[in-house]
Amino acid sequence: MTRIALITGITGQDGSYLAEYLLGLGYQVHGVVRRSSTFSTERIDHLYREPQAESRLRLHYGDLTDGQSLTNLVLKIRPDEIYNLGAQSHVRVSFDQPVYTLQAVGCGALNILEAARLLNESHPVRVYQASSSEMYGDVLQTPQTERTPFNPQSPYACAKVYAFHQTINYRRSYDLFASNGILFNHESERRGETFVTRKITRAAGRIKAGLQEKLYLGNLDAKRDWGYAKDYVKGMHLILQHHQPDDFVLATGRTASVREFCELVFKRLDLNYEDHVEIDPRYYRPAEVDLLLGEPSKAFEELGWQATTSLEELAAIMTDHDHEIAKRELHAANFDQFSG
Ligand code: NAP
Ligand code: G4F
Repeated sequence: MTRIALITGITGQDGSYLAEYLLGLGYQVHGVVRRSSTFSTERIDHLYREPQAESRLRLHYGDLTDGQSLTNLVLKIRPDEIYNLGAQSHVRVSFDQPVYTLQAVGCGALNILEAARLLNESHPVRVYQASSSEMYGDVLQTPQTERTPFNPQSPYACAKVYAFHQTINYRRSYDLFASNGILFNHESERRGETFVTRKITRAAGRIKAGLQEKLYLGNLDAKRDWGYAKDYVKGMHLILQHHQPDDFVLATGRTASVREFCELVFKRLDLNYEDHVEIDPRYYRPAEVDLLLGEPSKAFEELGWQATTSLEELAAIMTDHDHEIAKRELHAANFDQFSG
């Protein structure tokens, strides 16, 4: 029997890699897509060019804040696995849009759990909730494990804490297979361009190509446990294949500062980051998370999962990818000059 998965947030970084991975495993994949005035499917368009995958990928309009339509969709598709990856996922933006962030992240997760609870009455379903290391906030213990208490520092983190506890509540109250992946930062060449790693690799590529001179950043001293998104979606899948629902930290076990990431990226392009990076206080946050460092041994021991991409490899993948984009931008700009 073909397994059926439903992914919210399929147009995002993780959703696109997870869809790719599950299609490769033979799943039928359904994705929830928000209606927008322009196409938002750039990260998954290539999947439609693969004939085998096309027939097993279906997209549906929906929104995490619209519980009734989510329930209708879940009862119609009858998925075996639901991956709730949809979110207003930008921490800085959550300070500007705290209520919407709670609606999409907190109530959105509750809407998914309710839909799953109803389906579970007639068809067994497993739910993955995209929880976040951001929940540790002003950390009370280092490294952070599944037992470290949360101390959230942003509207986004507060909403994720709510979703985390509701996931456990539905597991205990309704015997629903509902699990949390507490994922530390994971990046890629598909990372949104306003997250710091991608902002750095995009700018460094453009600086190398002569298309810009400066990169404006906020706090360079913040430390994160950065891994590669492709490794992490495999962990999400393993979490739902476990013999029982549970909560797992996925991390690399190494932390580095934003400054160190800048150094790695600029050095790869034979540049010195200090010549180009300037501080703009507009990128500071009302409250900062200074240090995240995950302890992923439970995932290794119980799931056999571990991060396989080093920080140096991650920086190289992203830098080379974005340098190529910058070279194409330069080429297009030169072509315009000649043809104009
Ligand atoms: P992302 O690239 O920002 O993608 C977010 C996805 O959610 C997009 O597909 C977006 O759709 C969708 N979305 C936003 N609001 C929605 C709504 N109201 N209804 C339905 N869909 C909505 O995020 P990501 O990096 O892939 O992260 C995936 C999940 O993991 C998120 O829940 C995030 O909070 C969590 N997480 C991420 C990390 C990380 O380091 N990446 C770490 C821990 C946890 P549009 O394309 O239309 O905007
Ligand atoms: O790349 P960031 O925006 O990621 P952040 O805040 O850690 O959140 C990401 O990871 C979480 C997991 O822990 C996810 F749950 C969440 O959805 C998201 O994917 O910022 C990383 C650090 C911060 O300390 C920030 O203050 O970089 C610092 N930073 C310095 N200058 C900057 C900038 N961040 C951004 N976005 N832009 C800057 O110019």
